[in-house]
Amino acid sequence: MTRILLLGGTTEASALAKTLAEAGMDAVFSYAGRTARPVNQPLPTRVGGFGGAEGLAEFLRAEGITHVVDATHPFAAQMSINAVYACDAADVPLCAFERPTWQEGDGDQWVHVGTIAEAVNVLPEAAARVFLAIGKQNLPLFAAKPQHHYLLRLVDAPEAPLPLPHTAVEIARGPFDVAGDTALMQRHGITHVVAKNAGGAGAAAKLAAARRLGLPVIMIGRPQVPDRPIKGSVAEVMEWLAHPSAA
Ligand code: 3Y8
Ligand code: NAP
Repeated sequence: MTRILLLGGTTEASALAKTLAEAGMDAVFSYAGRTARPVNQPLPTRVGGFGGAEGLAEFLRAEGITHVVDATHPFAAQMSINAVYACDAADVPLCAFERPTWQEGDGDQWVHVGTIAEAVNVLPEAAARVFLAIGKQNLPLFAAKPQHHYLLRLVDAPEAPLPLPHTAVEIARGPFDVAGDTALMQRHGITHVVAKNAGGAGAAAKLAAARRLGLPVIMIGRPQVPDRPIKGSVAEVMEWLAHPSAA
């Protein structure tokens, strides 16, 4: 009997959850619990970590999970690493549901970096106005360059004081649109954009806005995760669920 664990937290995961629910399939949606009020899903939902790869393997056995779909964000590397090890340990088929990386196009001025720390290094020394659209988990690194004015877009209002002296905070969940991001960046006189190469449509608006405004984008490449079968659409995942051995 098929019972699916869907590791969520992205637009793709929400789309797959809808299809699984409409198909009446037995599935559990999982959030990490990073945000105060995550979007409701049409599936039974659990929130919070599993307790590392071992905890996840134990969850798979205890819940009789027969398939795992990792539809987490490409920068949720630890979750993806844990899923590979846990599914191997519990002998449960795993696939990733992942969107392709964004590609630089005509008119784009991207500076490619490999890590968030490198993104800090390539920011200028002279005071700039930087749109940090990377959430709140990685802000402390930017305290190395306090001279800049940072526009922060966060899902929830910060509880603790921010680690940066000059900030403006925009509370928004996305998905975002080009007109909105263009107006936001003009309103704040942005000179640089920092983005993770998340891919997908939910966060792409700021790239089109930067192109329109002729602004440089510091583009952070994706972290490495171990190999596992990767599907690029809901239909491919549904096909895999029917024939998981055909990786
Ligand atoms: C908790 C679930 C859906 C999913 C929507 C997508 C689109 C909007 C774009 C910008 C970039 C950022 C951030 C972002 C996007 C979608 C998608 C996506 C980027 C929610 C969600 C959870 C999270 C966690 C949150 C992180 C943060 C990252 C904000 C829900 C809304 C910047 C990633 O405050 C925090 O601690 C936020 C933490 C991880 C990255 C970070 O390091 O801070 N996402 N985002 C999930 C969980 O608990 O398991 O609250 O409803 C989901 C979405 N975020 O159903 O339509 O699919 O990409 N999320 C990045 O790409 O850089 C915003 O502002 O332009
Ligand atoms: P991460 O660094 O890869 O994971 C850290 C720990 O959080 C994991 O080891 C696991 O805890 C727990 N975790 C992560 N995703 C989970 C999930 N879907 N269900 C249950 N536990 C989960 O993850 P992250 O980058 O903080 O991302 C957290 C969530 O936000 C994910 O759902 C991701 O899809 C979503 N998100 C992240 C980003 C981003 O930029 N990172 C962007 C958009 C959405 P245990 O080890 O205890 O099991």
